[in-house]
Order: sequence, then C-alpha cells, then structure tokens
Amino acid sequence: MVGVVSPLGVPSTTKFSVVPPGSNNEPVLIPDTTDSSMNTILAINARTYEPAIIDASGNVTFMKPIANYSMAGTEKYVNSGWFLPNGLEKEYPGSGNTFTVKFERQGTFDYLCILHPWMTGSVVVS
Ligand SMILES: [Cu+2]
Repeated sequence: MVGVVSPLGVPSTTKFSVVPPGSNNEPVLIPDTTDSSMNTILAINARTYEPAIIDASGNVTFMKPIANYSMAGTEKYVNSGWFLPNGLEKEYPGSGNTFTVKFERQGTFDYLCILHPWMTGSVVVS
C-alpha cells in the first residue's frame, strides 16, 4: 500500500528521508526556475502524484504525465499519477488527466483509486 501524504524526516537542510524508512514514498520536488539551488517540496507522495512503476526488482521509474505504459504483469506497483480536469494539470506540474496501459499478459489485475480507496475495479485480460 502507498500513502498519499509524504511524511518526511529532515536530517539536514539538503537531505530528506521517508518515514517510515523503506516505505513506498518520496517527496514531490519542484525546481525553482529562478534559483537552481532551491526546490519547492510538496508534502504529497511523488509515487502517487506522478505516474510511477516499481518493477519486479524494486526499481522505481517515473514517467511523464499522460503516459502510455505496456505492463508486463510482473510489476509490483503501477500508478497513473493524479488526474485533474483538462487545463488544471498545467497548474500542478507532474499531474495529468489520462494514463494508458497496454496489458501484455493474461490475468486479472485489480486496481484502486489512492485518493478514494473505496473506488476499486478489475481488468480481466483473457
Ligand atoms: Cu478517486
């Protein structure tokens, strides 16, 4: 499971660590376009906010918003990122409003909305 809010420990002014350590969690960092030494940090878990994959080996890959993804079926985690109404996503860099998945393997694949965990479904590929 993954949380929407990203709790962070701050051991120094430049390093952040997730709480609890090893959780499926990392912050959204938005570079400051006027000062390259500065970032804005959203207390939202980037692994929910941006399209992200955790492969069978545990490697995390982020994709650009409005991504197309071919799912091998061995992934530990596939996330679409946050969907916002058309146009509004421009005000929230990293968000989008569509996510396309091509299923490469037969099976039943359960999904849920992280913001509304009672919204669930299954895709059956036969
Ligand atoms: Cu929802």
